[in-house]
Amino acid sequence: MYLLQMFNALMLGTSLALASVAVPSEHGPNTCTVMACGNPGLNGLPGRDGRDGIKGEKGDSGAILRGQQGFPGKAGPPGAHGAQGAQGTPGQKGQKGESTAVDAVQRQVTALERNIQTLQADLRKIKNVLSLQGALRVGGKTFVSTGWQETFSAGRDLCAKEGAALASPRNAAENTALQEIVKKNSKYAFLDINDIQSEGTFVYLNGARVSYTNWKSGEPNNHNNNEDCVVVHENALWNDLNCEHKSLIICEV
Ligand code: FUC
Ligand code: CA
Repeated sequence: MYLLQMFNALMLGTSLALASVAVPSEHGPNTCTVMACGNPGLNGLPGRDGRDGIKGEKGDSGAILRGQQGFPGKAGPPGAHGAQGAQGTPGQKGQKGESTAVDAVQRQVTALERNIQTLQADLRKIKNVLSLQGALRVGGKTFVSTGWQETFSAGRDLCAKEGAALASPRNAAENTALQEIVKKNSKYAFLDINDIQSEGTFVYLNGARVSYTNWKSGEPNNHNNNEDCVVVHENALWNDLNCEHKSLIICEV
């Protein structure tokens, strides 16, 4: 806009200048000759300023001329290390997991219960089959005979090898069960009772003194001063006998 105004102003000035020169020559040929004219008069005073021109068109946006934005500057140096902030408050407790420790234990218990049921079923079958072989169950105890005779120590080892013990009746019912096995085999059987340690003091395998006995009258007599073991006869009565005397072996489990 500024350039256009300058241009208009220049053109106006030139026109005025030309007009002021042309006026004398316009009348010159009809009013005077070169010879008759005197020296040209002095130029008149400049005319008044013309009116303002019309408003110019809007110019181009300055933005076009403006340069593109530069790259961001480098990151400044880190600030000085201040004091450590206080520890934040703990977060909220998470949602319950799908598998907790309690669930795991519950599954193990269920699995164990199933195993126990299987074992109980197997044990029941085995006991039933053993009964076919003459085994007898009395209370929580089962008596099983090998069917043959051994010395006291051999018979004790035989039973122990299978995790059992020689029979040691603790009451009349158990003693009667042993009597049945003895009668069936027609052989008196060793009990796990002896007085090896102290003559006259009969004890169980664990060393405890006997709490139940069923001695035949006159027994124990320690015949020949050489009877430290005990056998049960077909009449259910007991007799002390030499430990090397082979007798029927009945184990209890
Ligand atoms: C009785 C018993 C003995 C032995 C003997 C043949 O004296 O007390 O233990 O059996 O008989
Ligand atoms: Ca005797």
